[in-house]
Amino acid sequence: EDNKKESRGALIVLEGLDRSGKSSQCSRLVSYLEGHGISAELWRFPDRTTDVGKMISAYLTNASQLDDHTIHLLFSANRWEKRSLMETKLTSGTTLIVDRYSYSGVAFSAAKGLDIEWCKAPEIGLLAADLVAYLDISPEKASERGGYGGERYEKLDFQKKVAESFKDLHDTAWKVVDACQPIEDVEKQLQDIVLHCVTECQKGKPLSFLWS
Ligand code: NYM
Ligand code: MG
Repeated sequence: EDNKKESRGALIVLEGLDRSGKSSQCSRLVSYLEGHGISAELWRFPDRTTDVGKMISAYLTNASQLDDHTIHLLFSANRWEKRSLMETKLTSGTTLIVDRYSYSGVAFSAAKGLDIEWCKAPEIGLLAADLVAYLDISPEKASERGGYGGERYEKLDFQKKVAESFKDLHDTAWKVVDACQPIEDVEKQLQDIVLHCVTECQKGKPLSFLWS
């Protein structure tokens, strides 16, 4: 009928320490969903292509120095500049698989010692994830995987603090996946929880907002 509302896409976020396997699992998930006829896009934060993203990238590669609060707000601004496009995509039926989001934003800054409530404040009003899949790996195992790219934050001692602050963020939308399993097993588990989430959103689960 003509007033039939198109079902919405799901906002699915993969989180975890550096080298937890998020990026490769994100692309695998998008292919999987597309293979099931589900419209899906891969997004990532930071989005280094925007002007704000270029400032973030310069900071991460140590080409610039910024006060901890300043870089925190830039990461948040980088999400705000994508917020309306994000909502448009979701309401028009596209599922977004997002490689890091506000949860990384809070976890990394809180790991530096910034107050967690202060860290959360600029995220208020952004869309909340329908599902946060946390790829769980110990900081030690992640560092053994090698290929820390030499960016800021990619140090074992700091990643230990990040792991601790991620623990304070777990809520009902979180599913913890053991990232030390063989890659195909991680992939299979993610497929199941993601498909379930997409179905719930198609059935009319409303969009929600941070921090809910
Ligand atoms: N990071 C990422 C933050 O510190 N705050 C944020 O809001 C986001 C989205 O940037 N070590 C950190 C986590 C990573 C680094 O991300 C770059 P990636 O996914 O390695 O490109
Ligand atoms: Mg990284």
